[in-house]
Amino acid sequence: MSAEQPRARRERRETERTTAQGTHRPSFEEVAAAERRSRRIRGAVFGLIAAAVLGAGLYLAGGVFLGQRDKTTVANALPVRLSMAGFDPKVITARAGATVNLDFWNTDNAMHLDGGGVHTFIMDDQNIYVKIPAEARQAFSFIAPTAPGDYDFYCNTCCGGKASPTMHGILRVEA
Ligand SMILES: [Cu+2]
Repeated sequence: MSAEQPRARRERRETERTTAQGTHRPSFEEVAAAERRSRRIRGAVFGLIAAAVLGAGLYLAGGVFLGQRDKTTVANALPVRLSMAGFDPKVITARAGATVNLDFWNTDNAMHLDGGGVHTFIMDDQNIYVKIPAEARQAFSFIAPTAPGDYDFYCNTCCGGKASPTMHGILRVEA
């Protein structure tokens, strides 16, 4: 490698650059037109993004406003709302050995990146595993344990699963 080589290359590049500038010097009109064009494109892109964000917001809110989440579809069932915020209510009380009628209501939609909006109601010691799809309403009945006490239930399809305290609740069995 000689010291001449890099210098030669640099000189050649400089010559090329000068030539390129010489052959095309954009006129004021051309520059102005290009600026107008890019401004129009930027405006259109901004409009599209704004519309997309607004649409996504309306879609997400739709599950809450249009979903009639306070209406129970099952007689004598306790509506239990499931969302990324957890179970609502978090504590469900039941008589020992009695039938527990729940009306699950998943207010999250499938656009959630965390588990696709699916939530579950799991009680390991009772062999209960209920999967509630996004924006779905689903009734579920089971027999409460005969021994009074607090029994844990949780969701394992979002928020880090069982390890996360967000989606845990208590089935409080009273004598
Ligand atoms: Cu969940």
